[in-house]
Amino acid sequence: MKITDIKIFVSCPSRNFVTVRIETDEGLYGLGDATLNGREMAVVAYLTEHIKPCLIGRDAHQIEDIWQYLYKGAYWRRGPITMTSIAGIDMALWDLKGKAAGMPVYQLLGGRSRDKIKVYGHANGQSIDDTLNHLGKHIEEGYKAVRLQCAIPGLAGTYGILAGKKDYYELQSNRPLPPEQPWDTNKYLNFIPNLFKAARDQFGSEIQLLHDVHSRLTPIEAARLGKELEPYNLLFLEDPIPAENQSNYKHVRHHTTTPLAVGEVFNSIWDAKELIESHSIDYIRSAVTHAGGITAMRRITDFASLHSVRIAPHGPPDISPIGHAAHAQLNTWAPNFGIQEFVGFGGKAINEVFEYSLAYADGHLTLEDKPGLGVDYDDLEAKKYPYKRSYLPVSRLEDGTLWDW
Ligand code: KDG
Ligand code: MG
Repeated sequence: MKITDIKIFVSCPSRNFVTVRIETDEGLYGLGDATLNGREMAVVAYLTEHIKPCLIGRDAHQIEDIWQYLYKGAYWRRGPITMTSIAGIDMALWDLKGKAAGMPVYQLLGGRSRDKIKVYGHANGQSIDDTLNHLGKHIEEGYKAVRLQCAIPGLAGTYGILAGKKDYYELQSNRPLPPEQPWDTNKYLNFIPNLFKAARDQFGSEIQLLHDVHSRLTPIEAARLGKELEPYNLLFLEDPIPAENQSNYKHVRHHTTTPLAVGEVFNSIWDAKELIESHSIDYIRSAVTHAGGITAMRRITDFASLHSVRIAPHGPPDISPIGHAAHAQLNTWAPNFGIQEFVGFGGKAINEVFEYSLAYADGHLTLEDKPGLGVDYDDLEAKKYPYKRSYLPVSRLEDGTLWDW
């Protein structure tokens, strides 16, 4: 099955997505997600200028060799632009192999380990009452696990809390330059335990709760937060500190029994090696789209399983339905699957452009058996939604110091 063409599409059906379509001489095509939020066009250039010309004419079945060729062969290894580009190609090749075999990708990985995929939703609010109101709605919809994020009193704007909006991390269409948001660690640390206390007081101990710190604390501050949240029994505390220095997680770990999760900005198994080996974390949250595709995530998953670490793939609105479908395939297979982040099925425009075979019911996703990843992309429909430059916000302290995102 020879690769005859590789098409790279960029569209903005409410937010930007980069889609790879690999075409073959057998008439089959495969789809991959290569969306890197706020840096989309760098990935498009990498794919167009540096990957596509090298792959035309190659055998689409040689997934591992193509992965190694793009990773080792480029001399320049790793990095988000490279690994998101490799991910787009790798997903498309797995999609093709599944279509050629007439099997869903999870079958090629080793078959089903579970019937349905447990997910966690997001309850975001402007106040504790507002957040708990959204938590209550999630529980009514059957969610067994919910992430709580709330505006911090006294801070003008807090990341990730624009209630009810799918694109609540940034307003995609209205902000051509990065917006700026204030940050105050003291206000944050004094407030967050109250949110979780109120949630447990109102909803009891059955519902599993999570929280995302977005890497804004130092190790000792994160240790304090982890300890103060222990009575509220979180499923995990996400990204408590930045992870470039992997050994810093040991400091957090030694002070608290609150489970820790990290990995959404990782682009390689090497970003997580020490964290996993030292069992400094409980969940690895790397995404197929940003960590080098299914080939790379399979390796991370197996490595994590040796150290009692489970996968909880990143599932934000800025991963396309193709990336979410790849996660569903991986999660169906992975023996050490933990939980999948899930923020719903996008809006009307996304659903006009992408077709996918996932359904939500009672806190879980189920995957309809279709060959490959079980997704489709309508490039003609997508033309109605051209790319719009857009960025995540940056955060600054009150005195103007740029802070961690
Ligand atoms: O592009 C960045 C977002 O995907 C990220 O900020 C979302 O932290 C996030 C999460 O946990 O979903
Ligand atoms: Mg996160």
